[in-house]
Amino acid sequence: MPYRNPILRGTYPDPSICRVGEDYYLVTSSFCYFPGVPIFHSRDLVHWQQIGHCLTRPSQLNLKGIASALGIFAPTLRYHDGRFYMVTTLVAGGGHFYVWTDDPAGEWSDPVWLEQDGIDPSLFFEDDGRVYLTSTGEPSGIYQAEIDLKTGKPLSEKRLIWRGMGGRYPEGPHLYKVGSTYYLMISEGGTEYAHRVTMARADSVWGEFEPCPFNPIFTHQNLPHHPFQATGHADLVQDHTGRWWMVCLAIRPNQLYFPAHHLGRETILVPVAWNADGWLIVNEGKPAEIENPIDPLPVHHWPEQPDRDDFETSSLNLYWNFIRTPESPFWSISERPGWLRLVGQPATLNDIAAPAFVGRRQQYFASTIRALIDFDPQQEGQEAGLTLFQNEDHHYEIGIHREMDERVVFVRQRIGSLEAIVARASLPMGTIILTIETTLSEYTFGYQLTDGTSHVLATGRTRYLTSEIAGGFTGVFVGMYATGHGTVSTTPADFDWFEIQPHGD
Ligand code: 6LW
Repeated sequence: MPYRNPILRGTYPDPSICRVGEDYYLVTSSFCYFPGVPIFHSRDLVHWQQIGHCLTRPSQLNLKGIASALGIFAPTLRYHDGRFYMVTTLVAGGGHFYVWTDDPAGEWSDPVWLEQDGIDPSLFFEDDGRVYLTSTGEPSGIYQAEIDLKTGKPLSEKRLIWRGMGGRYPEGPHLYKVGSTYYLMISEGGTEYAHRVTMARADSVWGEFEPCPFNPIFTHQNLPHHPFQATGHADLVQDHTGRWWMVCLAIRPNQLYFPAHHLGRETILVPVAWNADGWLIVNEGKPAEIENPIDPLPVHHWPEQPDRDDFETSSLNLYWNFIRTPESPFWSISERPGWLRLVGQPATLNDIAAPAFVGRRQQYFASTIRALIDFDPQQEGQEAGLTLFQNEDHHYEIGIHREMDERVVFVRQRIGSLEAIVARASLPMGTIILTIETTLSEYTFGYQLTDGTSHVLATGRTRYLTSEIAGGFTGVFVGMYATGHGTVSTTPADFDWFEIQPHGD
């Protein structure tokens, strides 16, 4: 059976992977979203089931005041002596820390803060029990210190171990010991179109690191028409049959205007192997592909995720996210059983705050998104609906609010410093279904009434929600939201169900 990339669609960048027996675990970055650092489980490296998040409590992750392009960057997941460790950086909020657990689907510890600067921390457990923390640092390069794992305190000076091959932003380091050789794998060139993976090796954990003679070992930087671009930020795993694999991030740009991507940086799986000289060959020296000839391991499917969430569960499904750490109990699935209730907060989607928002990643270019909403705003300023959210300055809404005596459904577009309601229609009483058709190039916003009629209100281009336009490191999220515009709303917005039906990729 061929396997398909990406193995995780939508904004799941900076993957890090580890193996425990015949089980595989993977984490990715989460930036301004809460809970932080989603964790997945697989038995075949291709099909992944989310089992939780590493950072679920405000004591572990306080994103207050942190811009959406910052927050939780590149985590590393490692398993050592029966325990899982996840080390990451809270950018603009305290730097590196790690959390640990014996049950990756359960609760993780409170943070143990680390003193090293930079981003992209990684842990290396030496056979003699010593633990090394590797990260970026200044002047530009990869730095390492031995640390006391219990306290997080350094046990050695931080030392520059490699500058990389001269590409900008040497980052994403991971250190591996294969036999008696230490391999340092990093990325360079920045996370955009010049992204590349380079490697060096040494006989000692401190170096001197000798660069691979054919660096970069992996890049798509000179393949402008390849469906995957920006491949990099990689981690390695040896499977339980002895073969080696790389997970890394890649983007799937929309080639319609100029390369630009709006689904974020996704996770792909690439076969790798060591050559006779002990260097790593990525996919036999070829680019990574969507279709790959063979499954790495016998296929292990997880239960299918239904397209629709009816909110009949006792807790929110794991694919839902908040923007930043919630500061008030703005959501409930118990107050009106079978419905998700959102209470509009003073914050709007334009604020670096914690608005009433429950959203998930847009994972498919072409899809139909629908949600049934029961919302009868009593005052101007009370608003609720669906949003396509890239960041505070770039998002589209189809919402319901009150204008004088009318209940109105409208489409708003916020593109940088421009904000406008681009279409509106007055609504009869009753529930309505809000709809968004997504294609590679366009979002079409509409609604369906209880009488069965469907109406299109407006379209918006995907282009203005791409990372190239909107900036940052994340892709589009689609969410249910509510706001009271400066005050807590007295009327809740209730969602009976929310569904995404994908149409192909
Ligand atoms: C991450 C860096 C990178 O820390 O982007 O692609 C940064 N690589 O290594 C944010 O994801």
